[in-house]
Amino acid sequence: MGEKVLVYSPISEEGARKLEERFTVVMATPDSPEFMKELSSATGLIGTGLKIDLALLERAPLLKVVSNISVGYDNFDVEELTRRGILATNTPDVLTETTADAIFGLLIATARRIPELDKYVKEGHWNARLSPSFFGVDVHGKKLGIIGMGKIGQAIAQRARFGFKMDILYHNRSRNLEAEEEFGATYLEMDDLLRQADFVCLMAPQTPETIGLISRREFKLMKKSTIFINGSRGGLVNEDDLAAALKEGYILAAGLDVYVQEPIAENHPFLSLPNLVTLPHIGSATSETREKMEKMACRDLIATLTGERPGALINEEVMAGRV
Ligand code: 8YV
Repeated sequence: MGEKVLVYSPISEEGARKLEERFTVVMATPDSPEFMKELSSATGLIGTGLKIDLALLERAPLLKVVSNISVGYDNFDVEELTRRGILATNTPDVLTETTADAIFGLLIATARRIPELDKYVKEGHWNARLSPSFFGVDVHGKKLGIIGMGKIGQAIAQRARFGFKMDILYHNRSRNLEAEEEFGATYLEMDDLLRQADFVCLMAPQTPETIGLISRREFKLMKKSTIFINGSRGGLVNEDDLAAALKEGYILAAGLDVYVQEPIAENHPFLSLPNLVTLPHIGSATSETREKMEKMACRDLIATLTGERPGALINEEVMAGRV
């Protein structure tokens, strides 16, 4: 029997065509009855956001590869995939600059209160001199603390250092000498970074070690004037503690692209906070970049199912075991 690829989130016509040239392709969203039915005979899975865990894998006995159209793969149980000899791929690099643009944009929007001011103009309130109560705070020349100095963290540091003359502080699992050399970034222990930074930007991946990394204690360590930005994953932050920190003024404001549960619930406490800027997880969401991510994910899926090595492999051990 030939390979069957189950596509569980929308992909472009071109991507679908490339897959269809080689395999039987079925499209079904995870909440549809077809999905579970097709899963039982699928050898390849491609899409974004779906939790690939033991329960799902138990229902996919023929699976050989899972291709994530995203760089973060916290939705994968990598250990279980590896144990079962299933290859896992993701889409690093192609989204780095786009995501850095979005997260730095979110930082500026939060500091300069751009969404509030946009609303102010459109609702017809600009009929007098702007009250100082709408003034924001400067970005340029301030101290930016980046937690998670990976590729996207570095691309943010580059914008901040050379575009905005900011001083870069960072915390990471290990020292990033390239960032130290290129941007004069200073490595600090977490608590020191939280105490010193004017902007704290969270860019670390979600792993068992980083879940709940920023909670009440960490918000209390920040300055009252700090602006907190999260461009990584919602699970790194205790959301109740963040809402309290914004309400009670432990910090000045926050900008978020990611949440514990996405989309967020209608009655989420974040929705009524004036000093919080929210985005709907759009870090990589430009037409150009999403196209590149999709192409990369399709290419790697095809490579894997035709016996070649995929470009962006998460579990090297599985490939090594095959040769
Ligand atoms: C999303 C991302 O996956 O790549 C990542 O890790 O967070 C994003 O690119 C994207 O929104 C697709 O859903």
